[in-house]
Amino acid sequence: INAQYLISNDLFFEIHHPLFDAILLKQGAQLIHFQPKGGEPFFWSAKRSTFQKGKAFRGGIPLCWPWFGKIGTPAHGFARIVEWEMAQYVENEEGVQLIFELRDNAFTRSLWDYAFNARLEMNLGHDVELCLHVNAEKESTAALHTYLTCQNIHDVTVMGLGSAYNDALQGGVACETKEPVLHVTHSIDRVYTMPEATTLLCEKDRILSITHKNHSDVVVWNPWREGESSFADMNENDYTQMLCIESARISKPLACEDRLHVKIASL
Ligand code: TA6
Repeated sequence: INAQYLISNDLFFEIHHPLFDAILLKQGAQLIHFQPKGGEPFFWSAKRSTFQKGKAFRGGIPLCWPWFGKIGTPAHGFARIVEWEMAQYVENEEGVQLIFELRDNAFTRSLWDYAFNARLEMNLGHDVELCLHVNAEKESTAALHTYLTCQNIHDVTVMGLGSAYNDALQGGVACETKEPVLHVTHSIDRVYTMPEATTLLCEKDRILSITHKNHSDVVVWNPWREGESSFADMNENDYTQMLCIESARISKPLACEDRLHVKIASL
């Protein structure tokens, strides 16, 4: 491959492009860092996250597939803890396109006994686009579990979530809010089931837009002070600098042949 901007080692790929810098873990095809030149990083990583083979890394965009949550073992499926194969890398002045593939194997069969072929298409340039394509014997659930950075969670407002959500902190009970704007003031773990196509994370100096396609849900998560202490990889007050806004297919699972798409841009 003609790869002027790419550096790779056993564990990750680094891309230093005129428009951006990025780092991806080979495990999980996980984009853990993206920073437009002259701009702020898009993604957050837990301060004490260390890379361990076969363990989930808390940061960037972990792929939760073929199930979301704790309905199976490991939690959030296996896609984020196995190595994906890079099938394509194309770079030019406008950006970089990467395609990763994962097929069923003895390990995945031991956890989920179905044949599948999953493909993650990633376009990096001025912004970030990800599309997870699945072709599997069985329907599945998924989330692009995006950890976004913020300067201070207390000053963040989130728009475009819609009013209906299932509250994971109350055992998944269906709730309705009349507030068009979300201010996060405590621990939150919600699956919004009628979201708009674009979610906006607004701060004083920056707006991040998260545009979902072919999604049914948007998950919003922040463990807050009390929750972060239960995670060994999070430092005290890490929670003030992150918010997960996740494109997901939970209430409407992915069909055998399906896809889930997100575009993240700084406005
Ligand atoms: O997406 C929200 C969530 O499912 C939360 O319930 C929380 O546990 C989080 O994901 C992180 O999960 P993880 O397995 O990565 O620690």
